[in-house]
Amino acid sequence: MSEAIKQLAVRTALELGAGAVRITSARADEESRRRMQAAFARRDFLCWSYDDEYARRATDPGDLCNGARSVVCIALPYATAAPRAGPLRGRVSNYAWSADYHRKLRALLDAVARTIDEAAGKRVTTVACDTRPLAERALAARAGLGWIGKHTNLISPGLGSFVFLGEVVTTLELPSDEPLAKSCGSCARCVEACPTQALRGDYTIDANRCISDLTQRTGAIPVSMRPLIGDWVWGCDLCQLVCPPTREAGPLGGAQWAPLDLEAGRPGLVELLRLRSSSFKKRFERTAMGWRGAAVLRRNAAVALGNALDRAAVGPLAESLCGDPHPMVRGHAAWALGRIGSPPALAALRGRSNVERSDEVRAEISMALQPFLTSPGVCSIR
Ligand code: B12
Ligand code: SF4
Ligand code: SF4
Repeated sequence: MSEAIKQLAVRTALELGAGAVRITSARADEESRRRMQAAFARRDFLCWSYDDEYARRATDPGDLCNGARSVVCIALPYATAAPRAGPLRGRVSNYAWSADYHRKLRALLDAVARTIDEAAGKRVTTVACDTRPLAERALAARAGLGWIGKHTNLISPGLGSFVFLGEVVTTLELPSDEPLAKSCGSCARCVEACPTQALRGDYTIDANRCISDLTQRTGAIPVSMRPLIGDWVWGCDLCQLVCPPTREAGPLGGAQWAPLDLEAGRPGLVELLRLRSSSFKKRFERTAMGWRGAAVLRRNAAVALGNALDRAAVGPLAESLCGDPHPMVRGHAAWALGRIGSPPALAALRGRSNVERSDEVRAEISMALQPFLTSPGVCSIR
């Protein structure tokens, strides 16, 4: 009976677009708990309120569902071809350029859960995907869905790492699959490709240095990290784009994961810098870029414009420095103007320094002007 329910669940998930499905026991996982606690003790995830208690809960599926015995782990491939780059355009990670994946994955998980419940004749399931305290990658690895790579993402054989993970936790005892005996071996391409050195090469990450984390946090981006962000305005895919099994798998995601339009995958940076809450809702509510608000995206656009080193961006950045309602955005616009340099950029910075009221922004303006001061009162243009 339990083998029949397992096959039914697997078939349902595959028919609905899953790339792979495996099952593991719902027992608590001591090794993952230790690894997570060690990561939190190293302070690798400062922007996330993770602690020992979170690690305990996340590695015990029984915490999500009383009496849990098995977890159905699902990988949903989403890679699609990237839209073409253009001047003054930013870059959005593949996972966020179509309609929000949470809804699509959730619909798939609900359908699998319904199938199991109907076969059992009662409610025996709970679903999880991304937002619940569950160590999804560790569970998926234990189920044999793939292995955790040095970029810390789960790599599924034949699918690569551009897969979302979701789980159906059940009180039924379903036959478990075995973990794979696989690792990255001597490969270190992701470690070498990471522009911020967030990856240590020992299967751990300093998430505080990860561009994905930097572009999603709500506070200021540390000055030393800004030049390393390049043109990314949401997330980052560099470590996965160079990953051999992911490259070999290719774009398996299909039309539903293609960018909604060019703007969704390669947004115009000047337009993004001018984004206000009303148009933000219209443009981004449907995507995974919609949860942090418009000011975070304007801040990211300012950083990417600074990194573009294109004088065409000076006018829009000066406008943002003088008129953006959010001090964080004005501060990052000041940084970008200083990075680009040029007489109009310096004039905008000096002009604003006389009237700016926010201490935070005034500090950014002074910092931006600093390299141009050769001696007190003398200014050199680079
Ligand atoms: C917080 C978070 C982030 C943070 C922190 C990232 C991180 N590496 O943890 C930030 C914002 C940086 C982020 C970025 C991304 N994320 Co994210 N994120 C999460 C979230 C919500 C929690 C992760 C977490 O708890 N981290 C804390 C660390 C300590 O735990 P962990 O990574 O889960 O597990 C570690 C331990 O379990 C340990 N471990 C345990 N057992 C074993 C055994 C062995 C042998 C080894 C080696 C290690 C090991 O190693 C694991 C990896 O370090 C999960 C959803 C979820 N609930 O799991 C999604 C999730 C991990 N993210 C996902 C995605 C898609 C991304 C991005 C690719 C998005 C993007 N393109 O920008 C990037 C990838 C960046 C990267 N290189 O990791 C997917 C990953 C899918 C996959 N194939 O692995 C998830 C699972 C969401 C989902 N449901 O699909 N994310
Ligand atoms: S997502 Fe980007 S910044 Fe983060 S670890 Fe991968 S390459 Fe580095
Ligand atoms: S690039 Fe190489 S080392 Fe990094 S995750 Fe992929 S296979 Fe592993």
